Amino acid sequence: MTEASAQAVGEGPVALTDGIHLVVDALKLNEVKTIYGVVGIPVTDLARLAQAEGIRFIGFRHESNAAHAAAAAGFLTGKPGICLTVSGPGFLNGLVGLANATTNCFPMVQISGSSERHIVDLQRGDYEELDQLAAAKNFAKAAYRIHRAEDIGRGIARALRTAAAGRPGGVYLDVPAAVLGEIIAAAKGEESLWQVTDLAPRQLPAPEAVDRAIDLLAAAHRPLIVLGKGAAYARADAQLKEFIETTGIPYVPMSMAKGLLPDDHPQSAATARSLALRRADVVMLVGARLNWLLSHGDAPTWNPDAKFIQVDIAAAELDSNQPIAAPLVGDIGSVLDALIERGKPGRITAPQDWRDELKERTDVNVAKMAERMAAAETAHPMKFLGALRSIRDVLAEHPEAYVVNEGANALDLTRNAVGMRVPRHRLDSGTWGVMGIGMGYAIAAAVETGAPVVAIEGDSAFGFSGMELETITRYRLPVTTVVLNNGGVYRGDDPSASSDPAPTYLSARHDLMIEAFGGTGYRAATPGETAAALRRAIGAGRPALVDCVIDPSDGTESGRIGHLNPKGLAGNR
Ligand code: ADP
Ligand code: TPW
Repeated sequence: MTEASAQAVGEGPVALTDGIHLVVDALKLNEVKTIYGVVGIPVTDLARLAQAEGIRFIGFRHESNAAHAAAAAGFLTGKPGICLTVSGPGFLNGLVGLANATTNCFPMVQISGSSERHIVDLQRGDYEELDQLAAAKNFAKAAYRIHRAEDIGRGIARALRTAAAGRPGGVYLDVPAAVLGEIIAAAKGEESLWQVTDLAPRQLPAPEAVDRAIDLLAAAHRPLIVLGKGAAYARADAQLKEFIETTGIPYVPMSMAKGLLPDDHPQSAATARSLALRRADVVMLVGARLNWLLSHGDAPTWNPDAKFIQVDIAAAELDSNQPIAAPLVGDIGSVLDALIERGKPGRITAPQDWRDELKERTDVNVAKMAERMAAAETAHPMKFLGALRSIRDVLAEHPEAYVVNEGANALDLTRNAVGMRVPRHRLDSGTWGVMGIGMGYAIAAAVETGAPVVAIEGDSAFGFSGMELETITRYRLPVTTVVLNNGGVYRGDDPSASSDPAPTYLSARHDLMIEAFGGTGYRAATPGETAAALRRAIGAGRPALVDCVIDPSDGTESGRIGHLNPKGLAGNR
């Protein structure tokens, strides 16, 4: 009812609201602080109003990057990150980020405007026509559509709850243009909103399940804990430290679990990983899946007689690859509380000979790595490890800095070379091994924390989101991008089979790119120049990019996962 019509029937003026206001009010009520997105029909006014109402709107150049940013915000804050997209192709661009968030178990909500239902559903050919709800269902933890302005509060509550509770993931929320424009009485609108209570309720394991796991660990000769990014997400840092240190069990961190305990912790078996996996007889997975990244738990990577304990919030994850002898379903904080409480002091103690075995291998491998890095120091042209040694040293001066990392060699080598000392400070290509997360994750880390961010990028990887350098400079974010530029996908010296460049060949001066947007570009050809540039860039706290000139012949095809390339006839050559 319009104000005019309300007056016409003699009821006096009725305060009105519309769908756009209700979306913003519902987000505010649920304490959403930031929206990452790209504007256009039908969501431009929504972004404007959100900004006017005190929600920060970070406008991107491409929705994929905005969605990756929202996902990273979800991981970093423990509350769903919000991404806003326009209908049709804008929605589809964002879907990559939503799917990646779901794969990584990060909570986020993609809110998208959509075109007129009565035209879309008869496929009459609307502006940006697409059945977005049907498309999103395949790629999200859940997908919902709001049909009436009075359901906006319910829709947003439902989306936030689903994204955060249980196994976190990406939720799609479709808001047609007609709903955004729908006018209803303000009082009715206000009554329809609610704040979600206890977004991700604790989930406690059963006592007998806890005792079963304790019995296994107590009888183990070579126990091992594997920490995954679910453990980082769970924010049970104190309990993890207590459990690991009181039991003495060695642990291996997956890449985004690095820093949960400092990487130089005496019980870290990260640098004796192959031996630890091959020899362990009882393995406790904490927020880590037995997927391809852990060779599905199979021999010969693993001891074929190993028994697995799995701590996970998603019961259906268990037994997905190997028999789980002791399932511990619950949130990691509650499970660890129960393990600490029910495991009597001294009941679980990792045998000293096992710890010594791993320590010996760790010492050997650390020495080998130091040798390789020292050798790279003087190599010219600069090698990955030469640059990374400098990056490692400068980052050691800034433990508060967030590290974003993607590429192939750039990913594998950085993961090993750059130690982390603080939880949840490393974000990378994750479960999919996806390229393109770099600038989105970096922007979210800077926006959500205000801390310095260093994105360590392969040159190919960087290109997927490189235009967001403009976003970084527009919002003056303290992000330094370091491009390990060896001139190609994997490497830059592949021969070409035609007059065109080889499929893997790339060529760019990324330092000049950021200058175009008003940031500071550095070019570094030696480890010394790399260190100096990075130190200055982090110190300045302004957008910067260091283009490291890396030997084009340094790097291997697909980094550490070259064996996943199909061989076919090439295998006989
Ligand atoms: P990584 O790649 O580091 O090995 P994964 O993404 O494979 O880690 O595994 C993360 C696991 O953590 C998922 O199976 C997810 O269900 C689980 N998880 C996420 N949050 C929690 C939590 N709060 N408590 C328990 N498990 C969780
Ligand atoms: C969305 C395939 C895996 S790694 C990579 C590509 C294109 C880039 C490797 O080169 P880079 O790093 O970044 O220069 P480096 O250090 O080895 O030289 N599209 C998507 N995701 C993936 N994983 C790819 C393509 C890929």
